[in-house]
Amino acid sequence: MLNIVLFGPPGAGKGTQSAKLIEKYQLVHLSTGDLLRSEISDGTELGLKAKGLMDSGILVPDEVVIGMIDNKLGHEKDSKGFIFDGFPRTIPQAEALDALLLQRGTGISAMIALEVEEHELISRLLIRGQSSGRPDDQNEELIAQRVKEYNTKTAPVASFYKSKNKFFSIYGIGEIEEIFTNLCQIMDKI
Ligand code: B4P
Repeated sequence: MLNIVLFGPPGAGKGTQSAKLIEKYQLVHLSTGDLLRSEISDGTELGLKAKGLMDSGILVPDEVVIGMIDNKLGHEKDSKGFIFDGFPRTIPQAEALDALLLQRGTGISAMIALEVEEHELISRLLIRGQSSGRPDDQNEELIAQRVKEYNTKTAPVASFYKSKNKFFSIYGIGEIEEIFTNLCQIMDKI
């Protein structure tokens, strides 16, 4: 199986590039952000708990997102592999993902990081906020809070995969197609 973690700060282009990767490589897209937003729109108990945290730019507790991923993996037994988008975002999530994949006789093939400077992230997310209506894209303070969460809790996850020689990175500013071509070059040599 080809199991890829697409990594990067909020607004780096993970969701954008995942959509293109799943089409080309026939993989299943697992985005914890999308899964949480779907729980919120369905008005579930989990969604109600997650909403306040997400709207404030804070990460949702590890056990919540790990449970959601476990559940989704169980429903996709015939897939050729997965693109994990926005997960894992903490070291405990990375350890749990390894354990869940090991139970299924597989593992992470690679982490690919999209490197984007903070000023570009803020400008992209403010633009998205004008049309998406996402509460966490509405102002610079909230976006800065999300970037702070990323720098303190999520950035260390890169070292977890570096220590296993599974870390790759590309520059994430430029034309979407050009970034996709660079991503595919890595995908094709994994
Ligand atoms: P996510 O939904 O993962 O939010 P995101 O990081 O903002 O999305 P993404 O990074 O995929 O957006 P993209 O760059 O594609 O998470 C939201 C919240 O959910 C988190 O803050 C947290 O509270 C919670 N959560 C999710 N997963 C969690 C976990 N594992 N643990 C705990 N909590 C969790 O797009 C950004 C914009 O840039 C788009 O408008 C796009 O069009 C644009 N763009 C993309 N590429 C571009 C390019 N090359 N040039 C110009 N614009 C570009």
